[in-house]
Amino acid sequence: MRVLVTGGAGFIGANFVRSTLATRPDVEITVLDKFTYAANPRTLEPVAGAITVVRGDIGDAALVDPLVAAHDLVVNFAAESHNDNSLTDPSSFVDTNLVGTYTLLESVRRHRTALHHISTDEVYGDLDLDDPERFTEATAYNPSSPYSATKAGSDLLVRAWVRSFGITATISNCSNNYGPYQHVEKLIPRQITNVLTGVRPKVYGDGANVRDWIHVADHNDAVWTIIDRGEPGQTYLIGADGEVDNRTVVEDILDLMGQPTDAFDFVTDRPGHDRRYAIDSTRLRTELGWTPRFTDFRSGLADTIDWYRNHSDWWEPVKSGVEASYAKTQQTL
Ligand code: NAD
Ligand code: TDX
Repeated sequence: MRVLVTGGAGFIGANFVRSTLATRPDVEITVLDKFTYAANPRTLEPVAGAITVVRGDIGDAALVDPLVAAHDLVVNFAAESHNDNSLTDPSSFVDTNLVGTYTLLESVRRHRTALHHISTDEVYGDLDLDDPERFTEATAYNPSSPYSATKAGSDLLVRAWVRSFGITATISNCSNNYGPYQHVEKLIPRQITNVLTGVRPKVYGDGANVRDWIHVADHNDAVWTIIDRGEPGQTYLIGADGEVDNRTVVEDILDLMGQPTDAFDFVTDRPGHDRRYAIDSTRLRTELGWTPRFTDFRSGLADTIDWYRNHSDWWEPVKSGVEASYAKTQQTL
């Protein structure tokens, strides 16, 4: 099977490439990635000999079309992925998440290549902290940020291309991922590397916002489950029952790293900050038989802390730039 992995140099895509190489010798991988600030060239270096890497934009139709034609399946991880960036400059989010997905879809339609589109639970908006409901495949789209609005739009484009043009596509909407190779702009790696560099962790607002954490390896296992056994045209939610509030995540990181659990600062809240995400993944579990393996969040967090501790060469070059940029918009409360 020839698989084109777009965004394969980013956090989740690179983990997907590495785990696929380790478990699926029948799969040939091409990575198409623009290598934006979010891609660390070192991530794929150890597996570079086993894959083909093409540097380019999913919105570049002349580049994309022959690549899509030469593959059996496209797995689309490529995206601008950070909510905070989408609030300072949304333009690249529109270009990549909307126009880029549209460009892929047109090639998929032309060449009848299958597509699995990677998306997020943020398309459903947020839930109150005490709401007994969780997101399901039937929940109405209600995105809050430029990031989540462009991801929602990309999902709707995929659905329209399925219905109108009969392309073979599936969509997955996953909750917050953690694990190795995640950019230090995101909550968990930011706070781990803050502690490692002697900076106090930063919690937005009151810290009560809840995210539904899943290990990146479980997300990628679920993606292969959907590719193998999912029904064409359908959407599957991916989640591992991992709801934790941000304050607790940061206290756990401090505790696991031998620091006092109150050694963090509350900073300016994110504008429009979604309160809570929660996924009901019953459909994926009952219809396709998927179950998560990393169900102990604290132990997954401890492994992730070890990974960042042992890979400072991977994150140190970008750490100070990320913190300098955050310092422009975030004040300690
Ligand atoms: P990331 O920012 O770490 O990686 C994105 C990758 O896409 C980078 O390698 C970047 O260079 C590449 N890219 C960006 N624009 C591109 C373009 N125009 N053409 C080609 N490549 C481009 O993101 P991630 O966290 O790995 O997320 C991957 C996907 O999973 C995204 O679609 C995201 O919406 C989705 N997702 C992420 C999470 C999460 O918790 N991180 C949860 C659910 C869904
Ligand atoms: O320093 C921080 N302090 C803080 O309190 C950062 C970076 C974040 N936060 C909060 C904001 C969120 O409530 O932590 C939570 C997680 O923040 P992010 O890591 O930025 O993730 P989030 O905005 O929830 O989105 C993530 O999950 C869904 C990914 O970045 C998206 O790509 C994915 O779609």
